[in-house]
Amino acid sequence: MGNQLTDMAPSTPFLPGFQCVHVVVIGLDSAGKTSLLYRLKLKEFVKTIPTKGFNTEKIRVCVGASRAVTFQVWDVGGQEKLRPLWKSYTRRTDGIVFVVDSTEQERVEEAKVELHKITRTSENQGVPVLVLANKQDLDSALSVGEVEKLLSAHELSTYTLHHAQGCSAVDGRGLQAGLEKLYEMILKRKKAARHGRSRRR
Ligand code: G3D
Ligand code: MG
Repeated sequence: MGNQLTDMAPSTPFLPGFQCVHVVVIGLDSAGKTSLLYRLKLKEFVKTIPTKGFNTEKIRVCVGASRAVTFQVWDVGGQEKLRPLWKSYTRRTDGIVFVVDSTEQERVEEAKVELHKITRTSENQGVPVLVLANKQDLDSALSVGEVEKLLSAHELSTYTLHHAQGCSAVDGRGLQAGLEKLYEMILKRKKAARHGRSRRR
């Protein structure tokens, strides 16, 4: 499903206000990023092919009682040779979604290294991170708490709001709750930045 081959970073300006947020989905290859994107977009589990460039979709999500927010979601290839490109996509993003395959304990250390590397780049300082512990539909999946611990999520910078959520692209569990939490963190950061600016005036 979907696979636009290019290393072009997003060039369109992000929509103003909080009605549309820009989110980048990263994580190791085969974690389930593309499956999650199309589960959100199409509300079904689709067969994917390895992502060589990126996929992007606009996804409307109801947050809270009645508010609908558009997430412009960028799903970027996770193979080792593509990871240096992540920085071009996360520059100026509102939020990062970091997807982990919860059934592959032996690769969580590799995921941890990538998570800490990308969140420490100067341009990503303070960008909220939603960790999705995917494939929770499988019996062999580590719990979200175990994934969070193995990733040493508590060692993310104190400026980086983060939250870990278990989910599954197969049945869609955890996605609504995860996106609501991500939106809440994005709002919190934007409000803090606005407050900081008005105090400096
Ligand atoms: P990626 O975009 O992170 O590289 P994909 O990962 O979305 O292409 O998914 C990689 C493989 O994991 C695919 O299987 C896909 O069907 C499977 N997958 C993704 N999410 C889930 C999930 O939540 N549960 C289960 N059980 N499988 C999932 P194949 O066999 O095509 O490699
Ligand atoms: Mg993919």
